[in-house]
This record gives sequence, C-alpha cells and structure tokens, in this order.
Amino acid sequence: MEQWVWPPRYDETHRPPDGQTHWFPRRETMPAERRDELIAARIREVMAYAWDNAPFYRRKWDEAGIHPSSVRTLADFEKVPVVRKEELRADQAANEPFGSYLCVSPDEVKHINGTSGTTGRPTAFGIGERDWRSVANAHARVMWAMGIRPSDTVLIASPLSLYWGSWGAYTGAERLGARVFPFGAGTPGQTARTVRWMRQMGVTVFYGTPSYALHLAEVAADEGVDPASLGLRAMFFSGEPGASIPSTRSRIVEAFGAEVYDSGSMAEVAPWMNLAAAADEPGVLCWQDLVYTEVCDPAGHRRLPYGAEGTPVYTTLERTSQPMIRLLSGDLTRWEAPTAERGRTYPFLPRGIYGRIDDMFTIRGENIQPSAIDDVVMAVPGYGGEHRVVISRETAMDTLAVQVEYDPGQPESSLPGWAERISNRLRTVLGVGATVVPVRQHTFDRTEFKARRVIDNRELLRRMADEPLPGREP
Ligand code: 8LQ
Repeated sequence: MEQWVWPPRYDETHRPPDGQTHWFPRRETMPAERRDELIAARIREVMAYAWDNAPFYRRKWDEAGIHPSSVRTLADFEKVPVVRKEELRADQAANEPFGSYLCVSPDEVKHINGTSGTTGRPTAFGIGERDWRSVANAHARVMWAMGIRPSDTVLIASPLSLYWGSWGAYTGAERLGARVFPFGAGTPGQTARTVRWMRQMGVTVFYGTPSYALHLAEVAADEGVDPASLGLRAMFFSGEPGASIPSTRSRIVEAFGAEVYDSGSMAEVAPWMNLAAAADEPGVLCWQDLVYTEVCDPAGHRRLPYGAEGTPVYTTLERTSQPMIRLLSGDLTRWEAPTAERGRTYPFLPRGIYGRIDDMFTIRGENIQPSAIDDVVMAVPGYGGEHRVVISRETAMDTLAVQVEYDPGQPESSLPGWAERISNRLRTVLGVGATVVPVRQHTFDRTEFKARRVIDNRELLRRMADEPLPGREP
C-alpha cells in the first residue's frame, strides 16, 4: 500500500480514512536523516535510468566527468551540474518534439502540456501514463494534507490549456475522490459566470492563482455577491507569490473566509505540488520524497545550510518520461530545517517562494523584490485592488514610482496624506523612497492568471536606444 519504489507504482485503491491526517504516514513522518539516505539511493536509480535513456543527460554528465555510479551521497549529488530551462528549450529545438531527455518511446506519451512561451520557444511536456498516475497520486496525497476530502467539490479556476497547474490540480482532486469542477479561467466574461456556477454547484474548494482569487472577489462584489457567502472552505494556490505573502493572504482570507494553502514549484518538475503547505499558515513544506529540493547558492549551485536564502534546484524522484535532475529554478526562497512540529519531517520555506532572481531590481544599491512592494501596498487600508510599479531612469539615477488604486470610499482630499503614508512605509521596508501616485479604482487590468505589475522603463529606454531609427542605417 504505502510503497516507494522505482519505477514508481501506486495502489490506486488506497485512500486513508477521513479522520487520518496523513495519506502515507511513514513517508511523511520518518526521521529526515533516514529519508535522506533513501533519497540518495533513489537518486542513484533515477540517474542511472536517465543515463541509459536520455542522450541529453549522458552528454551533459559526460562533459562534466560524472557517471551515476560516482554519485553515492547527497554531498556527491551537489556536484552534478544544474539543468537550465534554456538547455531544455535548445534540446527540444534540436530533437523535436519532446527533446532527447524524453526517456520513454514517443508512443508512450499520453498527455501533452507546455509552457506558455512568453519568453522564447515554448517547451513541450510529454507525459507518459505512468507519470500521469504518479502526479495524480502525489497531488492527491498533498491535497489530503490540506484537508481536502472526497466530500469536497474542487473548482479548477485557472486556464485548462497548456498549463500543467490546472491539470495537476484536476488529476489530484480526481484521484483523491473529490468532485472536480474544471471551470477554467481566462475567457471573456468567465469570472462573473464562475461566481454563479460556484453558488449553484456548492463549490467548497478553490484552486487558482492568488491574483485571480482577488479578482474573483471583486467581480463577486460587483455582482452583489459577498465572496464569503460562496461557502468556500479551503483555497489552494500556485503559480505566483501571494498565498505566503502576509497582506495578499489576509486580503484573500478576509474576502472569502476560507483556509489558504500555498503550493507550487515549476511545471517541469510536476508533481509541482512538491512544495505545499499542510496547514492553514504561510509557507510550504518541501515534500522531499516526491521531488528532492535543494536551496542553493545561485552562483555555484551548491546546497546552502538551513536558514540561508538561495534558489531552489529540483530533482524529480518519480518521473520516468522527462525526469528533471537538478533543474535550476531561478526563484528565491529561504529554507528551514525539518522539525517534527509541523507533523511532517520535511524542510520548510516559511515565506514560500517570494520571487525570481531575474525580477529583482536595484534602486540606489537596495535589492528589491516586487512581492515586498505588494506586501506593503496591499496591507494599506483604502487599497483599491491593483497597483503598478514603475522603474525609470532620471539622469544617472533609477527611480521608483508606485501607482496605487484607491478605494472609492476615500475622500479625494485625503489622498495626498494617504500616498505619503504608503511612501513612508515603503521607505521603512525597502530602504529606499518611492513616489506613490494614487489612481482611480479599475485603472489597471486584472488578471485571471499570474500578475505582472512591474513596468521597467529603463528596459524600454535601453531598447529604444538600440533600435535603429527609421530611415537611418543601423
Ligand atoms: N511560482 C509557481 N508557484 C509559486 C508559488 N507557490 N509561489 C511563488 N511563486 C511560484 C504549475 C504550478 O502552478 C507551478 C507553476 O506555476 O509552474 P510554471 O508555470 O512553470 O511557473 C513556474 C514559476 O512560477 C516558478 O519558477 C515561480 O517563479 C512561480
């Protein structure tokens, strides 16, 4: 029943009694050191499998002078070179359609998902039936820890397209035995219909992005429906920072009155619920026996001690079609050692994933994460629901401006003082001042998916400087 074998095999009839908090008690609560020994052994098997089946890995490790048999411990494993998303993209371009890291025959691919391709060529995920089942079983297990039960109706409120997020939540909820409602998101007018259908179907659990949940709350209110009356019991999120960011989280809780669970890593490493909360609190556990997470130094890619901030590097331990072995995320987090207190002996990321290294910007020597700005402005009474962060260059100095929508309930005469209070708060938190510009509610578009709130005018200026003027030779 509770097995952990390679290649993975699951008892599809297993489901704990409702009152039991762990789906797989032994795997989830064993001493972390013991689990690490088992992970080291599993990594050897996964690497040997990839060596035998994936020219991509064989070439890469050959060049680095590494053979799976030389990786005996987790310390050895740190030396295995990381895989970057660009490498996967390039390998797929050269080896259409799934890349030379596909370890099963193309005939065995039963599901296709992909990246949205906003940054370059999209990457295809070719998923074999075995992997689809492993993801379903893993996600059911993680969702069980969130308290989701067969009696729940789970709304999938994210795009049902290439996005692994929606399908991962779908297949997990289905495996758990819940009622799945794949309503999707992203088509015109859909959000108002979502509100109506949620009521009619008695939805109890919501899945989507934090930005979309806040948008849904606004639309519900516009439709005369108090979001708290929708009857949601639990909401779980992935895709962007928010569920572990205090002010975003409290706005969601205040609107819906539901429990909030953060989850999610990267589509490539599905089961992407490998990072997920198992309690109604900010932060996520690293479910190490599904995907082995190392928080690493962003330059050398060596594992950092607990307590440190770094970038997650992921290794799938149950994927057979496109295994990911030390995939570099480029995200930022801080991790803490496993304790028995959280009921599962996994490392903990108390603030979840709070941003991407690439999205960080520097103003007068201070490194700033967009999510830190979200946290400040969303906590301000009178916040109107959206904001934009504008970085510009005036003379030699970069400047920061934040346009913040205000609630129409605020008298206009109070706005200068309101803006100044936000500005002061930003200075305290970020270490640099920002110009705060109040703007009317609904100035900015809402998103059904992942929010992009930073406008980098320096980038625009750089691009304009690089582009040839019409009529002039480049
Ligand atoms: N990203 C994903 N989940 C996040 C979270 N909980 N907190 C902060 N940032 C998060 C399919 C899942 O939703 C995971 C997913 O979104 O996969 P993608 O589309 O490949 O995007 C991955 C990126 O989303 C990560 O690298 C994080 O930056 C962010």
